[in-house]
Amino acid sequence: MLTIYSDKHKLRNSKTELVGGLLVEPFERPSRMEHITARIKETGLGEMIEPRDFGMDPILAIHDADFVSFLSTAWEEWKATGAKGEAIACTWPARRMVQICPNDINGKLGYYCLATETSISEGTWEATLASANVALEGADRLADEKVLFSACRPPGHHAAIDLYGGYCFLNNAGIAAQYLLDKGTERIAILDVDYHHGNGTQDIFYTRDDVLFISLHCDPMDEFPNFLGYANETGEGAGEGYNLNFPMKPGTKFDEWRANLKQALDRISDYAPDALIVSLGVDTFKNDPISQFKLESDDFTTYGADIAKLGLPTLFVMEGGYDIGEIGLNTVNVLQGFEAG
Ligand code: Q9C
Ligand code: ZN
Repeated sequence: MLTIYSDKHKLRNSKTELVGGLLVEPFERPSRMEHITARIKETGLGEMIEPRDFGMDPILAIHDADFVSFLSTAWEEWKATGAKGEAIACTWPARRMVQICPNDINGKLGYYCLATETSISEGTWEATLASANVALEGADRLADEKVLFSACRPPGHHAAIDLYGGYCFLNNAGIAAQYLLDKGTERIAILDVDYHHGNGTQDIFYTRDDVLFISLHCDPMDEFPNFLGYANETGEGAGEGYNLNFPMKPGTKFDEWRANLKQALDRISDYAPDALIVSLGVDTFKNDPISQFKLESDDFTTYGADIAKLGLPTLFVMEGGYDIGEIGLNTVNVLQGFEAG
């Protein structure tokens, strides 16, 4: 299996994440990707290639232009204030306040941010652009390959049209899906197996029937992102019936998770898409430091094979997974499981 990878992910190297009232080293750190690429080499999964630069058009096909412009200059604007730390949002257009984007960088951060744990740091934008290109290169090559792995970092599935947070800035899977549609693909399914609900991807495609979005995740009643991902969110307008959420309780083990996956795969089969994009987060692992599901390393192999049974051209796009020691094993297990399945 071909992997798309860019060294530029290392430029996303934030020093601060707000956790438990403290600023700590972020869980979403460069060594995550280093362990994934090391495992790819160790197992001989296949070649790793750099992405081309696809320019801004495919990004602007998904994201609001003012939001993209904000992301591209936020760090410079923040530094210009003389702030000593990284850029963290701390004020929001909450209920009954005006939904406008102010000039003040603090106001801009709050306007575009959905979760304050995510700091904007030097190099974040360069890494984010490279990550989108990693997804796009994978999408572009899906015409020639049955399956590809876009080793995206930073991740994307929490980023919406004009929102960043949850370690995500641009929605890599969404950008890849739209690129394929714009190239003539008629229907895409996005299956999100990250532990957290893919709120950004859901929001982007919520009113559309050309992208079926299905997410398996921890119940937002008990887990981030808390404010989206409930079972009664089924799509709207033309998109009614094309959004499907499988929230599961903290402590969920593989048997139950796999039963939900089977339902998701059945729905994808019925939809008969031209291609499948998998938002691949391995933070469902039992030892993940921020998650509460109980999948074992072998379970990742098993479900990779389950997904392969669909027989669809498949692009895996990396999302979360924070057990640094096992992230390479668990990620490559899914990919190997798919190849064997
Ligand atoms: N106690 C991804 O996996 N922090 N993002 C949650 C809950 C944010 C995860 C804190 C988690 C974001 C791509
Ligand atoms: Zn996650």
